[in-house]
Amino acid sequence: MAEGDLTVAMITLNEERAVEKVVRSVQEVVPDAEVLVVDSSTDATAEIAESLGARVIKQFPPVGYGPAMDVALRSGSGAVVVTLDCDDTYPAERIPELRDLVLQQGWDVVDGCRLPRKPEAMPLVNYIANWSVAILASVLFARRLRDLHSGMRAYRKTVIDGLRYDPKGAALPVELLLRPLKEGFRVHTVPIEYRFRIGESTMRPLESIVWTIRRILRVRFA
Ligand SMILES: Nc1nc2c(ncn2[C@@H]2O[C@H](COP(=O)(O)OP(=O)(O)O)[C@@H](O)[C@H]2O)c(=O)[nH]1
Ligand SMILES: [Mg+2]
Repeated sequence: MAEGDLTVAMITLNEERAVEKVVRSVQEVVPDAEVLVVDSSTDATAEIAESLGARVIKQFPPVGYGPAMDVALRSGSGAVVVTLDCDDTYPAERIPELRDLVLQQGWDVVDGCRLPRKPEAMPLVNYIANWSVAILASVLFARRLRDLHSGMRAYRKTVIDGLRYDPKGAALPVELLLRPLKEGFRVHTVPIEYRFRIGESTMRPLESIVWTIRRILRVRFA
């Protein structure tokens, strides 16, 4: 399997403490993959990523997670796009497995599920919020869903190319999971570990919850 078929896409907002470790850990497991970074930082994240051979697209000033992820997903050259946060929370060593589930096993989206149980690295309140919205989505989509917000997924690029979603607003990963499900694409889940972050999270819990519920209802009923 040519690793040229793979784009590892990350978005970054001031991740200079983590970016070298994360990019290197990706390059170690998939040396021929395109590493794509959509960067909105004021620190040295972009320069560090570029010096390591990543392809950097600058989106500045920052316009939020969704628009950055939209550019990252749509700009990859690989037949499969694997996403990761650039904060060292996700296990880069699982990238080849996620890629192969798409390229060899025929899945369209593979979701890295952090939540078969509560990860130590996730605060209890976040876990309860995640669990609750996953129950809501499970009922509405008639399928047990456990992690709507994972930042580690593999997407078949042609699926992304044809997918209409709203990049504005928080909690875009919710829509990136539910819309392919609704449209009948083959969505698979694998459990992954979730580690403590390097640096501070940018996630705003209240905004995330509101947008999560809005996206669940929109995809299901609109
Ligand atoms: N380019 C860009 N990246 C962002 C923005 N907001 C967050 N990120 C990145 O998106 C990823 C996920 O954000 P993070 O703070 O880890 O959220 P959490 O995983 O929900 O705690 C990280 O790699 C961030 O650096 C933004 O406005 N623009
Ligand atoms: Mg994160």
